[in-house]
Amino acid sequence: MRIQVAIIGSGPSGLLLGQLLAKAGIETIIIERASKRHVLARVRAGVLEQGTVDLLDQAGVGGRLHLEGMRHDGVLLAFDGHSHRIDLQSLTGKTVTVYGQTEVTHDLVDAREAAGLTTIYEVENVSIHNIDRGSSYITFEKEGIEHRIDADFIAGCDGYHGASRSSVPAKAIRTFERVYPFGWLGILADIPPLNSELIYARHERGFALCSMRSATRSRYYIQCRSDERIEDWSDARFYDELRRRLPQEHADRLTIGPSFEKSVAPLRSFVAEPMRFGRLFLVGDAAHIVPPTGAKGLNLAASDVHYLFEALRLHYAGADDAALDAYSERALQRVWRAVRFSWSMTMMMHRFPDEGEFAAKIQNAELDYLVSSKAASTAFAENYVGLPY
Ligand code: RFL
Ligand code: PHB
Repeated sequence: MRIQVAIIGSGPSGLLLGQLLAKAGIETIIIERASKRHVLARVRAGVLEQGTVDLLDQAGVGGRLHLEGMRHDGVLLAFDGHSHRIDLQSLTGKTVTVYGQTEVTHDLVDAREAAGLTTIYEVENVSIHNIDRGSSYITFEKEGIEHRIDADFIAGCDGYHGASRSSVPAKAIRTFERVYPFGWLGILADIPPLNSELIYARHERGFALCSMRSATRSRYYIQCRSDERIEDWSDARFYDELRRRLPQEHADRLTIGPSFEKSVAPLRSFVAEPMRFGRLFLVGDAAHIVPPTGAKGLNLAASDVHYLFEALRLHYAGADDAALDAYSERALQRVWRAVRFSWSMTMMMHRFPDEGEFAAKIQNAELDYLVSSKAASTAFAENYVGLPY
């Protein structure tokens, strides 16, 4: 079989790229390692930048997002027993939308199915061939039978552990990495959110984040060891720890209820350069990972998709390939800015096990400066709502 663009991975990057290309009349196929059920059940991000919302609109999947998504004009930063509001709207003229990645994925899968586009789930042994030449193709197995798809271009949207990046010869790629010495333990529970806006809290016991999915569903995280065992964390222990890390005024208002999802996520920063190898383009988590502190992972996947989609659209419209040639450089410029922001927010808000009281004092001073200087608050807000594409 021959296709214009073969997409590996049906996470948000692959699905969004597929939808935009389909709307532009460009043929795609998606192959996915997991089952459809698994793809739809994944719980991850919650905060969308305006650019991501615009792109979802452009793909024709913004309907439910506009009905159910919650516009947030500000966020709270808590430290030293108090919380301080950063007014995103008045500082930048922009806001963010709280709408779960699970819902984004649902909307994209529904739209793909409604348009009759093909996704092949539960594929194995995906390999990429001839990326340097015009005759590139991928092979994979499905139920023990090998298949081959010839493609003009291959979009590697298969996440951090995917086949795309690892198929690139080691000498052609450079990677940059920082692994943080802790993780996040997160829960989802059908209880009203503690606050109408997100609270990011720094505390000597560790970081905590109060987020949400709706007016009746809360998403809470606490910093934990990266090898933390979920079995050791009853809901009661989780809520107890969360409460201790919040300023009293918020802790007193915490409603508790049984969680229905609990997981530990490690924290790392990672970038692979370049993001293009001949006919293969890396997109989203396949090329870069950020710690979730800045809420940037999904949003960076969306900006990569924007650059790649525009470049492919121009290619098939008969224009020259300048945009395809510039993809890696353009995407990486924005990636590194978000990597910097996510790293700095992580460094400012977490307890580092090997650092002493000096580091803690510096973190407090940094937060104190951030919330009391308009210039510093604006710089934070500009990054949080998302830098321009
Ligand atoms: P994904 O979502 O990992 O999707 C990759 C897909 O590829 C499939 N796959 C393969 N398919 C075929 N062949 C192979 N060999 C394959 N190997 C893998 C996988 O099954 C999967 O379906 O990557 P994508 O599409 O680039 O999307 C990236 C985002 O999912 C990720 O950046 C965000 O979830 C990060 N993130 C957040 N981002 C935000 O913008 N805002 C947030 O608030 C936010 N919070 C978070 C987060 C990530 C978290 N975790 C668990 C890492 C909170 C958490 C806790
Ligand atoms: C979430 O709601 O899952 C979430 C929100 C903000 C973050 C990370 C995760 O920075």
